[in-house]
Amino acid sequence: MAEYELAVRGGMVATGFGTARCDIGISGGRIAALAGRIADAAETIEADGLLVLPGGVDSHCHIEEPQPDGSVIEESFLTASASAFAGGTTSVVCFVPQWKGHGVWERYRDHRRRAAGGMLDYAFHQIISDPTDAVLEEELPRLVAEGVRSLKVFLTYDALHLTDAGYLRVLAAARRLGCLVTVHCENYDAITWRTGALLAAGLTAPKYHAWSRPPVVEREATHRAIALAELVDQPIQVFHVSCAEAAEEIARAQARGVKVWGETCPQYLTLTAADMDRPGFEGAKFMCSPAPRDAAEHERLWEMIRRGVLDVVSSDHSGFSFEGERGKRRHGAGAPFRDIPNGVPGLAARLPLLFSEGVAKGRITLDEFVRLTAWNPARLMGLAPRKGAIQVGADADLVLWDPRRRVRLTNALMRHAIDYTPYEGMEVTGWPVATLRRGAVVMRDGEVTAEPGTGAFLPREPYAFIRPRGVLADGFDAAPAPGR
Ligand code: DUC
Ligand code: ZN
Ligand code: ZN
Repeated sequence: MAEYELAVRGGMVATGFGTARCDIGISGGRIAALAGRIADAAETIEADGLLVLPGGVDSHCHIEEPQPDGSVIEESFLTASASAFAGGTTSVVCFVPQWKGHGVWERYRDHRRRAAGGMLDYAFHQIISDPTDAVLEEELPRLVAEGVRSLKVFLTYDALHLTDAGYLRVLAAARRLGCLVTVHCENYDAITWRTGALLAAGLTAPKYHAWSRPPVVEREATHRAIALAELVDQPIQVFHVSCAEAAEEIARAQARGVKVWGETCPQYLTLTAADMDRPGFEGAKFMCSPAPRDAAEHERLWEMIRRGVLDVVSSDHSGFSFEGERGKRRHGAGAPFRDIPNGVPGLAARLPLLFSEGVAKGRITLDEFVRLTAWNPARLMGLAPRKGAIQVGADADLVLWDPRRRVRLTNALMRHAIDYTPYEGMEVTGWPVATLRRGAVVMRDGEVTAEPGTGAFLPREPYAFIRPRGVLADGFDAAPAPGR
């Protein structure tokens, strides 16, 4: 019997902490050896001339998510899996919804059933939009026992936003339970007020979406989210940072030692508000929240990435097609921006865009790319080193990456269920030629070969990286965490 079930041979292995030419021996779905030469393997994959990267970890994806109106986001776990594998991503953290007046346990069970149909490995963030005693004290501990260790809260959106009082309750519950809190930072009242004024003035086209939520709205909410988290001494991650002035709030808090991390997304590094002003209703294809800004802002965000202020790049993949009854045009081609679903698809485009705009254009190093797309999200979400790492014992989630291949992005290449990509026609340098999930080839040259139902749930144990600091105003702990 061969020593290893599979060997990946001759590639430049990029771990996020250095690059070396070596072979990878794989057995039982895990990395069993890293060595100069592995000869004794039942199967081999030759990776000469290619980079070997850890499979991408996308810690912010909306997949098959039920909506408050009873519909379900178009991207299923099956189609999302194909899209992720096509783009070099092997694990996701996606969202279980909660709506006001409802609990979370049944939704969690429902989402587990849905996700079991896919091929990707997955963990869940639990959205909390109604933090009642029953939810925080009875249901949430059950979810945590199942391995759900991150919560998502919104400071905007009619159906989802929390007041400061509600947000404080969630922070305190997360501290007691040992969860990370992720936050959508935009000021609900400011957006509602400005939206009303814009619509009253007849300014309804997609481009006014950006006008309804300028950077100051994001900066204020980011500041408040951090200040309240600091008060409770609860670690948070600020999601989808779109502008430097919000990132500056994170940087200032990090400099004080506060445990706050920042995420951005490819749309904030490549799309602009001008895209929402394309002719007809085309601008709707680029609408997401926060709104894309401009080219100067892209460069400021790259600087924040290089400084380590923003250390995760996720897709915020949101599956709304342009056409169809669940799509961007569901309320007609003249619908006011307020009624157009927010979000852009980006699961497959994330790694190619970040590699091309980042590594190929010299804005970031290969190590930084790997950390931004795999190691940092895995570590922050309590998935490392099983995920996001190339080391002995880690799951053999690998991407064979051609750093020179030039590809013009098309919707067909995205392999998702959505009828468009906002990146149509963009040329990228660098492309995944094969993806392995737990040692099995699941994509080669764009062809996805995994079987439905083979994705695994990733339960998360308590992890030290998100442990509260123990720094409390007046030394009084209003939300004691066990074991502290
Ligand atoms: N913004 C979000 O907060 N979620 C989904 C899509 C979007 O644009
Ligand atoms: Zn959000
Ligand atoms: Zn989102």
